[in-house]
Amino acid sequence: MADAIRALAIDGVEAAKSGHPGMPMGMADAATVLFTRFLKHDAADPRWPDRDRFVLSAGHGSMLLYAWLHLTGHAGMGVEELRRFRQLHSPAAGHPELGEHPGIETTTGPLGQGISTAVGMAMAERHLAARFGKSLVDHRTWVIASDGDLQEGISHEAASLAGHFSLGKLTVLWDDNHISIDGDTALSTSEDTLARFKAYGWAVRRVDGHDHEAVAAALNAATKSRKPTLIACRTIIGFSAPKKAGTAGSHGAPLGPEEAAAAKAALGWDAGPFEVPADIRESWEAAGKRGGGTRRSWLKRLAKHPQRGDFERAMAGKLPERWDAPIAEWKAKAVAEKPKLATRVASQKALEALVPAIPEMIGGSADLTGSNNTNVKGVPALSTENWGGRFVHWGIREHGMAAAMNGMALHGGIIPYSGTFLVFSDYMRPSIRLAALMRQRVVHVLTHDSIGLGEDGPTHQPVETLAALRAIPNLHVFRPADVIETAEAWELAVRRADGPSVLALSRQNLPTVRSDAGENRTARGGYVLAEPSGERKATLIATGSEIEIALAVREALEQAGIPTAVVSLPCWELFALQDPSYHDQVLGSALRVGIEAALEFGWSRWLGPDGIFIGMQGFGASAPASDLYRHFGITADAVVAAVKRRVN
Ligand SMILES: Cc1ncc(C[n+]2csc(CCOP(=O)(O)OP(=O)(O)O)c2C)c(N)n1
Ligand SMILES: [Mg+2]
Repeated sequence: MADAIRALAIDGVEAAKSGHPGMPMGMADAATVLFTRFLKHDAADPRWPDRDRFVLSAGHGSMLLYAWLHLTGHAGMGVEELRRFRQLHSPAAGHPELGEHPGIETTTGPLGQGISTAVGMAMAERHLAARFGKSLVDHRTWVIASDGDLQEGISHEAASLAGHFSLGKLTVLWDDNHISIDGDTALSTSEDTLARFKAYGWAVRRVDGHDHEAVAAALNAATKSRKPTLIACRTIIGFSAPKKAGTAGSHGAPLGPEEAAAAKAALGWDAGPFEVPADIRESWEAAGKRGGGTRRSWLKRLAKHPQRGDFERAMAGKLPERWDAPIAEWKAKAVAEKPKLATRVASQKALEALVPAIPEMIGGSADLTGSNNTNVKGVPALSTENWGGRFVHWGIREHGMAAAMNGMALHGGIIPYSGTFLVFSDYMRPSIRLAALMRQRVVHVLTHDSIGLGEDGPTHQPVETLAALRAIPNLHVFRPADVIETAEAWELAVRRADGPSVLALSRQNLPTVRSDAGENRTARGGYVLAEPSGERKATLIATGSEIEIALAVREALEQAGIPTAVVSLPCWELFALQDPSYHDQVLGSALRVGIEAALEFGWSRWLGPDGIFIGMQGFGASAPASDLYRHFGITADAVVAAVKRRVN
């Protein structure tokens, strides 16, 4: 059965003329033991909610995953799909991609992301088991990880979290083949990896990865462990290829016809390309049905379960009825009272309305809870003592946090949101990018969003960060101006089921600029916040904390006889989706002036070639915020002068 995986991996890569045969050939034995004897799965319904999750963290070995899906009889991964490995519109893409086939749990490929995502899946399982009980939620998370996965820093953060949270139902099979692209891993690694994981609080084992019974014994022990388990499977990359086995040569290129034939001969495999002998196919198909009975009994339990409705709703990603009533109430109150609040505090107020109404929301912060304002009073921490808790103290592990949040969202039943400083989103960018690619509902609260944070200085002051986030496709970047826009951004982020959102929020207090809270105006991404008194001579376009400046500029210009509009542009991505006629109506044909305490990069999109941009030119500095705004020329006076030079 393992040789069937090897043969298909060889054939797939030969047909594509590219790909990675070595890893599937090396891990075929261990994977076969996992798939046929341990993984709780039913090929008839690969999305069954209480299935075990399997994550191929070493995504380059994707043929291993496709071969398993194919051999176990999953619909949508027939021999035609395997023949089209790595071709346009094939579900068998170069690396596993979420959405290409229902049996693919997550996109993997950037090493380290898969194992870290799996940590979040295992956390989600614990939390939902506490919420709905073991009769509905009781499954394991299995990972195959490579040397590269364990070298990447993100996996160190995630493994530390897994140890801290004693994720006993998480098991990682490490493809300990001593080979990476450059050659022997000894070129770059000399640590004792098992000792490292042991120190994190993991159970660790070492086995011959080609010895089925040894692997089975280790997996069996893992199922009994109260700690997460790392099993170092000593394997030979490219196993059975006479010349390339054990070498980096089998990692990422076709074996070539001769070596491929020789490898199959060494296995005694005489079936043609993509062919699998009937008896082996039958055994695999039986393995694909192993979980059928378990799934059917689970369905019966679900049918009678008192929380059935809530469970199905949460897993489907649907929000509870009337989830938005408390936040509507809060907006009405805020519009009446017009508080002067930092948008990070406005965000906390929004969360106070949302979190009690939406049990799926699980918050957190990378050790900046008091600064990010992401917790809600009375919401307990999620911990080994209280899995039902809804706030995660992620520690100072931004990257691990963002990946684990992806895993929570992918697991289903959870809407994760986090907090850190905007500038540190760079530490989680690869995971944010994957959330966007995978269309997952993950929300990041990113506070301290400009030089407005003041004295902490340029290391903490984002200048290029907004542009960098706006460059990620399918990510909604909100930079709300006041308490109302912040509540609106939160509504949109929570409602958005097909992608991640980030909220860039101020440290400093900001006035309430909106006098209406009925319609969610942030939903169109941008809108005219203040109309000109006569025919428009200038349009000031700003976001977040610079709206206050724009409104002051408008006052001065109006007094000088220059009718001026102020456009609030809290979400560029949503604005871009509007009709061109709406763009014209909002942005107008008068002089356009962009104001944002960040770099200009990207602003020409809204300002056109003739617009003026007032913002940062480079890094910030350490000083009180008001001094910095003056020093860098982001003031109402500077904008007024710039406009007057161009108008009249
Ligand atoms: C973050 C990241 N950096 C680099 C790569 C490119 N890459 C793909 S596989 C690999 C390392 C291969 O070694 P290993 O992880 O041990 O896999 P094996 O060759 O044993 O299958 C690298 C550097 C990547 N996929 N992700
Ligand atoms: Mg390796």
